[in-house]
Amino acid sequence: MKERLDAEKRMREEGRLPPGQSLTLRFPILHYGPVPEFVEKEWEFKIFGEVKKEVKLNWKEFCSLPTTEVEMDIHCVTAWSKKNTKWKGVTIKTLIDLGLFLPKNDASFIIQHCELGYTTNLPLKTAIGDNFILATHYEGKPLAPEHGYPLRGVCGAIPNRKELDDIYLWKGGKWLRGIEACSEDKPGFWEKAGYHNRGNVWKEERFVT
Ligand SMILES: Nc1nc2c(c(=O)[nH]1)N[C@H]1C(S)=C(S)[C@@H](COP(=O)(O)O)O[C@H]1N2
Ligand SMILES: [Mo]
Repeated sequence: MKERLDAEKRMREEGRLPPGQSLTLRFPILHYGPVPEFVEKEWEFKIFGEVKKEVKLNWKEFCSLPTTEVEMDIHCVTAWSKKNTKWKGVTIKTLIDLGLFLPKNDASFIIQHCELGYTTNLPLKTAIGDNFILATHYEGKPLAPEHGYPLRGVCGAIPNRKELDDIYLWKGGKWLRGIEACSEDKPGFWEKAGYHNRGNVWKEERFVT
């Protein structure tokens, strides 16, 4: 208890705790519906929509992509924050550099498509930032099934990078199966259920009432 309160106080003093949030030392699990099973031979990652070419990667191909590690504070709209979480995975920038994700000029949104129909939207500009990653690993280990194994989007905040767009964690789709480039915005599962369309943590863009 004291450990948590001390850490929370430090986080606030460092300017890393957005308004209305409190620190947790645990890693809560939040999603709608069951945890889907990973079946490697049926799994593919699809890059589609307003792209110059559509791409499909199987799990082995996805695992052979160059990886990036990032350490972020993550913020859930239900008011918990967790600091210094370490993720490894593939960035949107990497997919662009490899010519695997080539959005057409007028595509300015990216939709994450997950198992069981879950979707969530982000401006492409936000998703290209260093604080968004398609993660396969958390703290050096493959993701736990309930946190999105084998692949999930993660959006968080990198301390001292205030120029980045820090977004609540619901815009990181677990059990991710594809990304779609769009010229028109397409609110996803929680966005249609009353969550804010943008979800910036510093502006407290939580719910639309
Ligand atoms: N596929 C899928 N991804 C999802 C969700 C979901 O319901 N389905 N919920 C989101 C919400 S609301 C949150 S807060 C985070 C929680 O991630 P965690 O369970 O790893 O903490 O996942 C997000 N990603
Ligand atoms: Mo959430």
